[in-house]
Amino acid sequence: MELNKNNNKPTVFSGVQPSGILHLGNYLGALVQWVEMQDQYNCIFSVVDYHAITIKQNPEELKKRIINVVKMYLASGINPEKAIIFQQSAVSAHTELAWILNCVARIADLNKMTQFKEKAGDQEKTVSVGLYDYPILMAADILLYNTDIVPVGDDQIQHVELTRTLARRFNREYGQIFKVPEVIIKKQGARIMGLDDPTKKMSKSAGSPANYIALTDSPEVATKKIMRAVTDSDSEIKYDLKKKPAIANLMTIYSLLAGLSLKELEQNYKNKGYGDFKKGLAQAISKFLTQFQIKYNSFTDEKVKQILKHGADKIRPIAEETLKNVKNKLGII
Ligand code: ATP
Ligand code: LTN
Repeated sequence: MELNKNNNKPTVFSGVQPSGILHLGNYLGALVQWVEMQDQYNCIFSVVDYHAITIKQNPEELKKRIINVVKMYLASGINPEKAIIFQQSAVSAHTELAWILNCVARIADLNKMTQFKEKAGDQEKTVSVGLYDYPILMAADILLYNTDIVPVGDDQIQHVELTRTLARRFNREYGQIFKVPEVIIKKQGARIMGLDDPTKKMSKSAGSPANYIALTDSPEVATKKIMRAVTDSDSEIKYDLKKKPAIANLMTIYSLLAGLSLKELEQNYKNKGYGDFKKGLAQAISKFLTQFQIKYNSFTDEKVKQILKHGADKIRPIAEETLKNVKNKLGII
């Protein structure tokens, strides 16, 4: 990997939680842009396992998911020769810096976080403190590596905004240390919606598997999910996010996977109904999943463990240096 401070390339950091099977939303909203960035940037991609345990996980499942998320990164086209891939918990500076940032963040900062409100729902008093504190650990992930750019789906914008606030506040109160990162969101695909409810984002932790297409779904299962996906009341294939959110979402997925513009799709399905459109979309998804899964199944667990170890060994010194500088500023020496 090239993470070499002298190459003048900006640094990119992002991560996915091993909290479930990755879906098309994760792929189209996040992983696709990571792959595109590998050549121009120093990329660091983490499997953020400490974020996943903010909601109770089954330990045996979690072990497998950590490995499987890396296989998903590789199958998407992330190349460990170009980008660093590592497991968050393997670099202890993440949790150390998170504690320090806890002491810089205000309760009012966290009270604004909409994702916490959505995830906690009416269980606010009984969910873990970790779920509430989650954005602070994310800020630590990003700030440890002098990150320039954070490519994520649009649900994470507010967390990166908080990261910027904390970086500026620390720099102002204790002296310049942190780079203030920028968020990058894809123009198309930053928010893929649920197949069963186009008003909510596609999510790993959705109640029903009908909400998402998992990257491990067989083409048959994916086809069934598409044929059953919610549609809008008329039958025209037209992109109109406000009036026709369900078909707009399906068109976005189709456009990104088949490499066709929204206009081309409208043209191709002029005077045809949802049935034909869904068949075409199911074919595009099946083709993608088949190719993806061949790659996904070609990596062994051993290979993944080697990649993770190599990645963590490579970046640990950068994280430790940042942490040391931060502690110095605080008077903790
Ligand atoms: P969970 O539902 O368990 O919170 P998730 O499906 O939201 O999980 P994360 O691990 O939180 O997945 O997100 C990984 C990346 O995928 C993030 O950059 C996130 O913004 C992006 N992402 C998640 N869901 C979508 C979606 N529906 N559309 C586009 N991007 C998404
Ligand atoms: N909170 C993110 C995952 C995440 C992340 C990060 C993303 C944890 N640390 C640092 C970008 C940069 C999510 O997708 N739920």
